[in-house]
Formats: sequence, structure tokens, C-alpha cells
Amino acid sequence: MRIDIITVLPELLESPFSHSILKRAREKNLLEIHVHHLRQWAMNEYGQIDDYQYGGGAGMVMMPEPLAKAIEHLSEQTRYDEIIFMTPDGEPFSQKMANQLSMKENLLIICGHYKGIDERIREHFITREISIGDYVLSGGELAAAVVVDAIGRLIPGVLNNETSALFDSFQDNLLAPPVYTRPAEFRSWKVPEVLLSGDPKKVADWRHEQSVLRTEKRRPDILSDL
Ligand code: 6GU
Repeated sequence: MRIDIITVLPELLESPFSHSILKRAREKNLLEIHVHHLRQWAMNEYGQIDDYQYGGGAGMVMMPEPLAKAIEHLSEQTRYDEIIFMTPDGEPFSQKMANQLSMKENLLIICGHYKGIDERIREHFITREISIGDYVLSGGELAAAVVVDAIGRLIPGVLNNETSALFDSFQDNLLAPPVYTRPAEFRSWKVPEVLLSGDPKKVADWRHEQSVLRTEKRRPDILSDL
């Protein structure tokens, strides 16, 4: 998969993809990430990319021309399956959406700043708008990092048996069960007996039961009729 990201703060997007699973995915060439500075397509020598909003009001709006030029320039080199705008009024991001997007070949992600981007860009270029939750971030970069991380680890071949996504929380509308490691007793707190039993069927049943209990208690809203 190839992901291009357009931003005015490329520094914010360096570290998140350079560690752990995403780092490995890039090294294995399963994931290619290219971050582009919107200033390359600025209006003038001052690097202008935003302006006051029509109708008045506080906050600058990202101008249509730099964004249109950036999107058109990148689209000449890559045929994007989706052109995504990160925005708090977008569709709520979910594991289901991450699963869907992980099967695409090429994604272009636009990070907004200030008061947002000129509506005409949203109307004429953007194919999908995503929010990562009901709160407002200063810009789309951290949200884009969240989305790329969630998608990247689902690309076939990125996770191995050990890190498999099959048992992740939300993957089957259930939260993940509790996990334990050595020692079997720590400060007199014991690991549940069943996990030491060596009986895979019993362990699997216990984990499923714990998942259901945990979901009922913490997130009854996601509990499906599995
Ligand atoms: Cl995608 N962008 C911004 N700026 N704030 C957000 C968000 C996105 N998702 C939740 N809050």
C-alpha cells in the first residue's frame, strides 16, 4: 500500500511511522508513506496557503488553490482509491473502516489546519472524510497518524502470528480479554488457574467469556449478537 499525506506540519508525521510495527511494514515494502509539505504549492513567495474567511469571523481557512494543485500534482503520479480529509465533522473512524481501508492500494490523506479548508475542495476532490472522535485537535496530523497506524498494521503480511490482529479488541465487536505473563504469582496476586492448565479449549472458552463480560461491562454499545 502507498499512502501520501499532505500537511503544513510534516515534522509531526515523522516519528509515528518510524517505530515498531509500521517501521517494519515500511522496511518490508508492504507500506510506503510519503509526506508532502503543502507549502510547495503555496500562493506566493511568502508561502501563503491560508486566508481570512468570507463572511467574517475568527480563524484562517486553507485556500483552495494550493490544495487543488497538490492533489492534482500527486494524482498525476498515483491513482488514488480514496482522497481522505481528516476533520472532526467527518465519519467516525472505526476498526471496520480500518479493515476496509487496509485493502486499498493507494490513499491520499489531507490534514487540515486553522478553521478548516475551503469547502469547494471538499466538494470536488475529497472522497472520504474521517474523524477519530468527538473532540477537537489542533490539526489533522495526529488524527492521520492514528488512522495510518490502525490501517498499516492490518495490511496482509505486516503482522505475524505473534502480533496477529485476529484477537484485537473490536475485531469481532468484542473487547480483548485480560492477559498475563510471568510470574504466576506476583505479590500474592495469582494468574487465573485456567491459563496455566495447558488445555487450549478451556483457555479459548475462558478468553471468550472474559471478552463478553468485559464488553458487557465497559462497552455494551458495541456488543453484537454473536
Ligand atoms: Cl480528523 N481533525 C481534527 N482537527 N480534530 C479531530 C479529528 C480530526 N478527529 C477528531 N478530532
